[in-house]
Amino acid sequence: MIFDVLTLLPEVFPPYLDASILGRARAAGLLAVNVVNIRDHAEGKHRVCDDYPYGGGQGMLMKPEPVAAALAAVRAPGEPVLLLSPQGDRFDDAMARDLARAPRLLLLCARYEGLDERVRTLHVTREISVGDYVLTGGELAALVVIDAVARFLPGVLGNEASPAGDTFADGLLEGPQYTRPRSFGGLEVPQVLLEGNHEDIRRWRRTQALVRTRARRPDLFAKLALTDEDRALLAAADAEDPAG
Ligand code: 4GO
Repeated sequence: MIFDVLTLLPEVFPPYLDASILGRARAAGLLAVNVVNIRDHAEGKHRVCDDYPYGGGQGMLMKPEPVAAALAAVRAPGEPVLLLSPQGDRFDDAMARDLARAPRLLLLCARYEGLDERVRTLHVTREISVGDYVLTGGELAALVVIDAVARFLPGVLGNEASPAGDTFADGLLEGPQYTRPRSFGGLEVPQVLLEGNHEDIRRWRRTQALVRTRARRPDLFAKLALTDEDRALLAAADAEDPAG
């Protein structure tokens, strides 16, 4: 999969993209990230990319011409142009999975107070928001999208790990997890995890995920299609610890 990233801050991408899982996936050719400096497509000695807003107001906007020129130079035929914006469709696990099916995506990162509306109208095919807050630029949002989408590309997580058991994959939060040592800070690893009975462990994990999702994310819990076993596990957990 290819990501094209259009930005005025190209230097912020390599440190994250070179590290760890994404660095390995890129070295293995599973994904490529083509970071393009919009300023390289601006005209004039000073390659100016910002200008004052018509009608006045705070701050500057990105000039349309450099963005349009960068898009014309980079965009492949039919490639989606995704603008990172707090006004966009909310990014989530399902959207990440869906975007991972595309061969190539272009992520457009705005700076200053944002884009001239005509660039949106003419070129942006979808706006995506990573959450209800404002960032100084779209770059961190683009990295969030690249990271979450890359996890769904075959081979990126290796053979062992799979996004299938993650939080959100089945609409459930993951339950608690433990590694060594057995005793830490006066707290013990739950006995069931030490005993090696895989069916008991499966039931325990399922119970923990259900209880945790109900307590922390009632919105997700309400959407679950609970099985008879789920209801029984929850009833048993509630009988054991009525306080929750
Ligand atoms: C994206 C971009 C927030 C998001 C952004 C988000 N802030 N919630 N800031 O995904 C306009 C200029 C957009 C800076 C950009």
